[in-house]
Amino acid sequence: MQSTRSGATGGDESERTTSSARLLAWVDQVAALTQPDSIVWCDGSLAEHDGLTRQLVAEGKLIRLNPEWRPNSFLARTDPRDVARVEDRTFICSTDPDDAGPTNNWSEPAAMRAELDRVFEGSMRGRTMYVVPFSMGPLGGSISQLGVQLTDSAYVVVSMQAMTRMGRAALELIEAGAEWVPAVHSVGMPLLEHDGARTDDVVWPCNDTKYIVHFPETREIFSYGSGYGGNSLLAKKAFALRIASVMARDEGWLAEHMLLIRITSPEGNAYHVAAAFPSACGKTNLAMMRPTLPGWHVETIGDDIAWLRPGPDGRLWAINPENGFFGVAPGTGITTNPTAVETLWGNTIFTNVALRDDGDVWWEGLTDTPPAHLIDWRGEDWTPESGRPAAHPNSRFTVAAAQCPQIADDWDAPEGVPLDAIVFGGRRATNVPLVTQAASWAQGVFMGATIASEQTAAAEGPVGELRRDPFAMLPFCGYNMADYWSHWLKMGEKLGANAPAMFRVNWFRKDEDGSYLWPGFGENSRVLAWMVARLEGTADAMSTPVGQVPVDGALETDGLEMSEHQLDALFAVDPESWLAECDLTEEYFEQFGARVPAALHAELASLRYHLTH
Ligand code: TSX
Ligand code: MN
Repeated sequence: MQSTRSGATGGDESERTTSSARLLAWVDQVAALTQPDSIVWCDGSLAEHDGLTRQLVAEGKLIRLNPEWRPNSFLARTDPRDVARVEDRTFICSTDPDDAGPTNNWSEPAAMRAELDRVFEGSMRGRTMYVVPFSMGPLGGSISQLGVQLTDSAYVVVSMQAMTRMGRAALELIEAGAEWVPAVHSVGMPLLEHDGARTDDVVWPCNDTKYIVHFPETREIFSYGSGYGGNSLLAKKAFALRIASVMARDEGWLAEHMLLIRITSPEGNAYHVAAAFPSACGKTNLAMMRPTLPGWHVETIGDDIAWLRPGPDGRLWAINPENGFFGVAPGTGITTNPTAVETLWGNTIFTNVALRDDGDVWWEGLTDTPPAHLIDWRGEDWTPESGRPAAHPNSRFTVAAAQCPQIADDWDAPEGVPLDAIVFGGRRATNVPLVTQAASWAQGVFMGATIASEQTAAAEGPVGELRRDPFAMLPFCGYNMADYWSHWLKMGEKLGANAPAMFRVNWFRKDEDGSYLWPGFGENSRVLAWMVARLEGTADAMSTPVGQVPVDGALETDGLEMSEHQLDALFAVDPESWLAECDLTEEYFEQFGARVPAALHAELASLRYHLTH
């Protein structure tokens, strides 16, 4: 299959190929296997976006929203069996299973390659294969990386336009000789049978068999059977976290599941903070937070992924490698996250949210009162009496980051921003104080390695059960989690005195009655302000066995209606329950055997000592 054209529909139909021999050979090889009808080289232009969205609307795969309320915006409804990432179908295919580790699914590389050859054979018959070159991070930036995704989904192409720097400029860097990561994606529903009979397409093609496969040693990605963004936008979790974490281990940097913000004090001092939280902790809300403390400002740089690399000055520099937000819609509302709501004014692809009668969208939590009638995410009539959610709990918005009203001016600076603090968080009703500072890098790594969250939805396991999610990287680390901890420790040694400060936060502590002790949201600026004061050396901290907490009066609580008792409860450290947690941590570490770095065993021993002395 040599015939290639650029411009998806209606645009420039001229032949297009590439001077990159490796790219051309790979495209030909994948086309020979998957047998698409045609190949389109994507250029990332507005015309291409227009042509593809028009085509998707004509095919019934996107619904154009009322442009009066939501210009150039669309709704996609997935197959109900294709609504989330498939962790049990996600594989790390290293040569040695111990390099994938006990928290990843492993499959022997040659056997997996044979299986992929089997499922991808003819998988694009009757469809178009799009060649999607992209940059993660600003084009040509010192921390950026390139990739190319092949996909038979036009929905993926238009989503990649929002989520990455996609198109001609990325291809030109590849043609100039830059390294790039190949990623192959098929929804797994060919439109031509082997006997040549044509089958009708469906609104959301996918396959019951799914594979999300990574070869960390050769830095390759394959995704089969799903069109859902978390499985199909391979630049994001598959590349920017799983493959990039391996590249980072080998090259001395960090690929992290972290938001990235700049916080500026009333005096005008600016600091950069990266923060890792498990899902359902409001990461995007913190990334777009509006401080309640007068004179403080937060600017958004990223809401999901940060790449951190030591710079020429010896400090840690950070970029958001993404170009957009692929955020959970439910719970994103005018009170919880007005900035996100404003970001979504137009040019947004919504997936599995509800459709209003006036052609706009709605989801649980957008407004306090639901509309009287909706079409739900499955396309069925819905009223507030229906007794089921109108939007799928994992419904999403896909939008360019540049549309965020508080995006930092220099959010796409090629060299990134110098990092001042790293924050770890989790959803904990008990035990974990509102904020603690690590006294050392090793204690900070221990805090990251022991992140846990209580489950909020029955789908994730027993509600209230502690789910461990070290560095919020459990499903995203492309190698052995214990080796990843060692890599973090090594990075700390390298950074020395230039290392960012480390903190742990918990917005979710509850009192005996089950009420949240901390107001959260914009009031979290009080916690950030204490961190800044620690960086500036103007606030004191008090040692506890679990880290350093603010001394009395150091955390600004003026204007909060909090009693002394509530404040004490927010910071209480109960040795007995912490010792029980230490036992769980020891058990958790045991599964990694001898690969657990000695420094983490030492941190655990030190914690137990301080809890009992
Ligand atoms: O995102 C959240 N943040 C971070 C905001 C910057 N959420 C939502 C989590 C679900 C995705 C929070 N929920 C936060 C928080 O800080 N805190 C809480 C818990 C909470 C919920 C409601 C209230 C107080 C705390 N108060 C009232 O509803 C009035
Ligand atoms: Mn995420």
